[in-house]
Amino acid sequence: MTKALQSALEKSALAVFLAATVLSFNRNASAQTDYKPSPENLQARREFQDMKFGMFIHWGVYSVLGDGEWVFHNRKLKIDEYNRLPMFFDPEKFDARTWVSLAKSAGMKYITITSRHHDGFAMFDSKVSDWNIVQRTPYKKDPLKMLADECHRQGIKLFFYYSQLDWHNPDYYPRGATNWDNGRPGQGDWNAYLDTYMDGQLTELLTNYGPIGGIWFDGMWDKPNADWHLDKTYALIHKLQPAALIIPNHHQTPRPGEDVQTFERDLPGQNTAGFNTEYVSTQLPLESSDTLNDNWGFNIGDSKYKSAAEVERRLVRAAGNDSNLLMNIGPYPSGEIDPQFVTRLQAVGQWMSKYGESIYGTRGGPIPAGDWGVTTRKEDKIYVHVLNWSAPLLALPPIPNKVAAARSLIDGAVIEFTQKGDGLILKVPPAKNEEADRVIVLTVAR
Ligand code: H79
Repeated sequence: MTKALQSALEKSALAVFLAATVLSFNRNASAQTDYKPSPENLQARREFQDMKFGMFIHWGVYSVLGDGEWVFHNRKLKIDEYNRLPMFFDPEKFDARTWVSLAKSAGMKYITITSRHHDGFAMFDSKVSDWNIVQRTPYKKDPLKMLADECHRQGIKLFFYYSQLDWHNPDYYPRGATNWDNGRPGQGDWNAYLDTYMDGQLTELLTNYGPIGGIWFDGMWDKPNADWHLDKTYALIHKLQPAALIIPNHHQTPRPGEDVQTFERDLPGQNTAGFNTEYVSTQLPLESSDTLNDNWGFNIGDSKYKSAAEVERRLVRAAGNDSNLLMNIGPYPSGEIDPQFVTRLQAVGQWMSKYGESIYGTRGGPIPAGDWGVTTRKEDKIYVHVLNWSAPLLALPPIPNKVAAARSLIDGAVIEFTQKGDGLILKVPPAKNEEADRVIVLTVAR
């Protein structure tokens, strides 16, 4: 399908009908089929796109074992064994101000934190069950409350990651692809799990923490053909906080009721991870998530940190693909953040203080992304991000607008260019040592 056709289809009511027909084997397709995002929601989507850079945080009782957030499943632990973990989770060095300040100093505009991961353990004060940080750990406090208050103070948007998959609750039944025998009874009440447990916790998250950015769902892929009551849950979220965005990491084509399309460890449509969809929405804001080392949750054996320059290039590639970048860190169980994360994030922040103009508030530019680099645009500016090009001349496809001026972002130096019907040729300055990106700002006539 051509982009223009796809766009026209998506705009029409017909698209909803078609999507529902194509997906009719799956009852989830009925989720908020008549969903019309509220004006607050549409505004929140634009603000989301403007933010461009967020901090993902994976932190839970699994962090104690220093073996990633899947340790319960990977070691095939029994419920009784895993139940011991919260007794050792006492993050006395957790300081919300330090975390939020770190995100800020990295140039990040939002934080998405695990309110509960697949172990089902609520990292917040939940009345729905006692499987939570306040009732099961010596810490006894609600770090999400402290984080939410601090985010509001510092002007950072807070999103809650919420795992729909649950390895702990017996009512997550029948079980899904990641099932193992961990001692749960061979029966359970699926409807109660969704309508009482999950919607109950979501109500808490959307009621007790002030205005939040939205809910980042994960784990639906464990039972792709189950009825997840999505229509009910999505309607609940939009009712409690109309501006809150629903960001589902189900690796599928977006469904009605969803507000952002997110791509795990991937740029939109590239499916390098192997489990993402190649379909890219032309209507929804896009997001790409990745890890700063090789793990989501703290892993004591992981020292494969990406360099600051790599993170910067990922961020630029995401922006050029009209997408945000959500970059993950896994704090220690103590609440401290490894200095390896801190130094890199601060370096990225330094870089963003110089290059941010070409990223924040932009949308994907008019020239298709290539190995050489990407473009972003904002008002009468097109930012040409030269990421991988060693020759002095860069020939690009034609753009519809007349270029009035071209300057190097970093020093304002005038850039020579030739614009003809068959393309645009730029004389790019030589790359300086370890320069992640060379940005040429084109001022175009509108
Ligand atoms: O929270 C982080 C990870 O713990 C979680 N999502 C990120 C943000 C995650 N879990 N699994 N994955 C990421 C990889 C997905 C693997 C899958 Fe499958 C392959 C899902 C579907 C096919 C494994 C095999 C699970 C079901 C079948």
